[in-house]
Amino acid sequence: MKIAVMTDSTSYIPEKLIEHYQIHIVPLSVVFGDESYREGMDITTDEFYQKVKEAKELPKTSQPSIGMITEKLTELAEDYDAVISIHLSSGISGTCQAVASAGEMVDGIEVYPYDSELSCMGQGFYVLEAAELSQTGKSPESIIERLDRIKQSMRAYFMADDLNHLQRGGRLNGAQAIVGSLLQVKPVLHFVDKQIVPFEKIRTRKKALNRIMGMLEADANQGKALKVAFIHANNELAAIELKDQFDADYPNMDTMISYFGPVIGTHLGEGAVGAVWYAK
Ligand code: MYR
Repeated sequence: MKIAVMTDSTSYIPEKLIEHYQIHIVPLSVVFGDESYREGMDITTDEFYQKVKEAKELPKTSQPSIGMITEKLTELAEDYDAVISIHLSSGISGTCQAVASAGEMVDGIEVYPYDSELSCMGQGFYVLEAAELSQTGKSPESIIERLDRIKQSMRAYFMADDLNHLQRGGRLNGAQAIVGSLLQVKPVLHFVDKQIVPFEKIRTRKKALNRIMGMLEADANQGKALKVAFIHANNELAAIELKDQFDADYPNMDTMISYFGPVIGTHLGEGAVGAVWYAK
């Protein structure tokens, strides 16, 4: 059985790995006024952060259209029997649901939509695992079982310099009063039941980053081999500092730098930083 692996653009997987594993991508878009840009196709991450600085209005985002997804699936049906399609959390975007609906409309290929329940390189880690396994002759069901096992150890914590972006886009959950009081501070955020909620109210950026690192180190101290991504929104230096700090203490862990691209950057704002990890 020939299995394709598809994801959406918010997995922000390094280009080299996308090519190496022949991963198929459906793009989400950022919209400035009347102009829509498919991320990774019509706009790069650098161009996006520059454009935000110059734009009069803040951008919005949109999921891929069903038409775009059915087109992609029809293309894949020519070469593959099945596709595992891994997406950003269904609690923050309708993309995964759109892929499920499109899958019902396309003949000749079995579509397995998979909700990563987070986004960015955490989603990317699922994609890379699925891509490796798809080359070893495993069935779609057994690949999905492996993804479900990974989910048990997957952690994602992040902080935004300005929570107003998340609040404005309607992607910050939690009791309204708590959210209101959070806008002045730098809370650590995470996903619960597919949605973004405050994890802990923290006053300063430095303390929030220390808290995230503390949780990562606690997991690393359990002795399991972790795969870790340090993620930044146009602030690579901050991510490099965290990575260097962690690598110095845990030289045998598998770490990388990743980024919040245009769509996620729209909702987190420039300067956001986070870390995702799971036990290999
Ligand atoms: C859409 O318009 O469908 C896309 C909405 C994307 C919302 C993004 C909210 C922020 C996600 C942060 C993920 C951090 C993972 C480490």
